[in-house]
Amino acid sequence: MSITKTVRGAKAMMAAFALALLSSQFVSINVGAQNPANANYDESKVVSYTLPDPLVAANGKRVGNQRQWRQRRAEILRLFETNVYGRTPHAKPRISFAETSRDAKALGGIATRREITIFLLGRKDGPQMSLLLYVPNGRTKPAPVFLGMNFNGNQAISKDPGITLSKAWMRESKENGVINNRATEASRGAEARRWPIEMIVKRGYAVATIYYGDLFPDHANGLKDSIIPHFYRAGQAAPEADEWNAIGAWAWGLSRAMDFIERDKELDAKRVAVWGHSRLGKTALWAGAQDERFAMVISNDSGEGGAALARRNFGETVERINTSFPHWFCANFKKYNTRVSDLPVDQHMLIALVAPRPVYVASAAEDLWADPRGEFLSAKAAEPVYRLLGKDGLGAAEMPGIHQPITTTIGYHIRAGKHDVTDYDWEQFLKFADRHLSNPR
Ligand code: GTR
Repeated sequence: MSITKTVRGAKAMMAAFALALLSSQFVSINVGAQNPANANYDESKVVSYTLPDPLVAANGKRVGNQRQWRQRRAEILRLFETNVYGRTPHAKPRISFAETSRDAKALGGIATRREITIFLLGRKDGPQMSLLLYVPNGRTKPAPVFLGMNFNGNQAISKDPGITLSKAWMRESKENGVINNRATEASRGAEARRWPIEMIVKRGYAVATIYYGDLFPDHANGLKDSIIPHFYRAGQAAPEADEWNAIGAWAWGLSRAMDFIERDKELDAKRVAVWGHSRLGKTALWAGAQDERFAMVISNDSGEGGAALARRNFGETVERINTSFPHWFCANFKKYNTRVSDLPVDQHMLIALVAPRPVYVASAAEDLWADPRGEFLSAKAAEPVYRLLGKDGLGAAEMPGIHQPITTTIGYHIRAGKHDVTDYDWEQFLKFADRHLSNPR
């Protein structure tokens, strides 16, 4: 070997070493960050995969009718519990509640604003969550509802000074008015742009929301302050590998809100759309999958662990999400970090659990981390279940272009822009609800 070659080789080796060092540094710096540079955003690098068939039971038999689907549905639900989100306690406590405020002239008189404290175990000295409602005035019938969780406390969804400031733990954020992990006056309206309450109310829908941190503070050590320990068996100190975690707790909270809605005369429990953005979109899907009282489910930019197919290595991956957010999914899910193809489910089966109820999946073109195409393909792959149940599925063979919403029983759109909830998204959700929720079931 000539000297030049050796030098060149050594140089190349050093460069490779420096690069490796740099990238390993990068990885450690980016733990928990949203967009690690090593994520795949190249469609040609998506490995080929085979999705589990929602219509083939574990015993290999084809599911050919509604009765068989009910059995298969229970099986799929169990697979998601065991391997992804964890099992929620099956015994449902009977909630009790108290209306703590009411203003019949909210939003310039178009709505009644109500605040309800829900005692989750029925006891006033037990854990509680705070439900905020805007119910349209001048109705002749109970109002259909958009129910969703918020990220920054109920006061963050509107500047309305009548909303009680949340006292719960919140992620520190000067921008959102959260100081020393508590909401301040400056937090009012921090996420209002994602909640066009007037627009929703004017269309005849009530808005219902809960702060997700009331159920599980969203950080790696949030478990001890969550609802979960209240359900430990005698001597239990931590959830089992197949038991619930944050997403399970949040979804459980949505079902407790539904318990309240069922008992309230102003709201129509048969017409409740459960919706959520991002991690709360994952939560809405999981809530809607488990709790068939929800008449409609809307996932906005829910991505990995939500609407997006887990098997597609595009944007966020199973390993990534379990590393950044170890408290979201059950411990068993981590077993699939590096062998996603062994998962007995994929996310199209989560969407299929909503069938035959309408489900809407919304993506954003610049939200590659959430894998818009993976969200579409997942919605599409849920279709055979909808068809088996006599519904129309998703009215497009190919992914539609930007701003071409599909409003069949499985709805879908991709809009321009970033990871967020915009008025454009809401306009589509409202049209979808007008179309599919107008008649009580
Ligand atoms: C990200 C996470 C996503 C999504 C998002 C959010 O950091 O990687 O899965 O859930 O947070 O909830 O805003």
